[in-house]
Amino acid sequence: APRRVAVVGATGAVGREMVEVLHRRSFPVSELRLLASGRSAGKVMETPYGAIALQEFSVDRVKDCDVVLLAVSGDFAKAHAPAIAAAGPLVIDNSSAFRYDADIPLIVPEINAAAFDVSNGGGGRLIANPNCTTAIAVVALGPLHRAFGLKRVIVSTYQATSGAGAEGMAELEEQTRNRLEGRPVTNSVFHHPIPFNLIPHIDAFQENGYTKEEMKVTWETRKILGLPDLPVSCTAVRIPTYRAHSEAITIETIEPVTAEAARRVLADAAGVKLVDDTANAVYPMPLTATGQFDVEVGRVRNNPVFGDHGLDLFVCGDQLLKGAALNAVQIAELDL
Ligand code: 11C
Repeated sequence: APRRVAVVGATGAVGREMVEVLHRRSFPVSELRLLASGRSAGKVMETPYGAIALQEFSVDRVKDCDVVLLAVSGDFAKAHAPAIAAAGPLVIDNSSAFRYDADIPLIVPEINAAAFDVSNGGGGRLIANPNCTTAIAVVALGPLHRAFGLKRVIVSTYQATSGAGAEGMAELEEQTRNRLEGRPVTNSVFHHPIPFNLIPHIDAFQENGYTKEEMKVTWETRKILGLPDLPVSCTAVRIPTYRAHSEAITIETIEPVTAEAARRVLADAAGVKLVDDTANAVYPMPLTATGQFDVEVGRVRNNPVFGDHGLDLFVCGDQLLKGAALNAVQIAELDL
């Protein structure tokens, strides 16, 4: 039966994309409610479903929905998600608030759809949507783990400004224009100017020297793959691109691996588009990954550091799609 769907945080980069993705995937929507802060209430948003007036969020305004997609801050999610879920709707939270709770599933449907358990969450139904960098990485890591077994993972990321929301993308544009036209560049979203630069600092530094973003990749990869002790080291870097995250990934495997065998596995993997024709300069790039549901995977090669148990690859995925809105809608599809 068609579902009553609410998107909370509908005016943000992820919220807008959720509305687009529901439509692109023909999710059976009988009614779409768009919730936002009081500031936006009453404004009308153009959507593929027609013009819809934004309502100020309250639990009462969404509790009779079938599906509630949250594109809000962690604090907001903490304050409201349990109450919404307890009232009945399936709640899919894009924030990090619940990702590390043992009894809350953290799901990338291509990899661990089995974790979707409608009885979780103290009578409600609350599912966490992973960090964008992690979601994109595990689409490639999951099938490689099934085929060869993962022993260690090392990731270096090249993350788009959309990870910091619509404001991040706006800062990239504005600063680039100012820079090229000789005006002073002031940054507010990022710690340093982003045009013609890269910044190895995403989210807050932790006591161990890693950033929170980097640790999210470790914690969430382990949880999604069901490998609680997997050694994962990530260096996360912000770069001046719009909305597709790129990642150079090195793995050591338990079974021997060849680039050719890995390519065969990846070519058949759900959610992966193998883009690996170096003779013709074809490999994953943010420009080509943008707007696509699939994660591009290429540059697959043996890594001599780990001998015949080592593999290098490069992945690019749309941060707002597989990294956020698409994955959330795919989780909702598990309940159809
Ligand atoms: C970034 N990955 O690129 C972050 C944004 O855990 O959902 C998403 C943070 C998260 O800045």
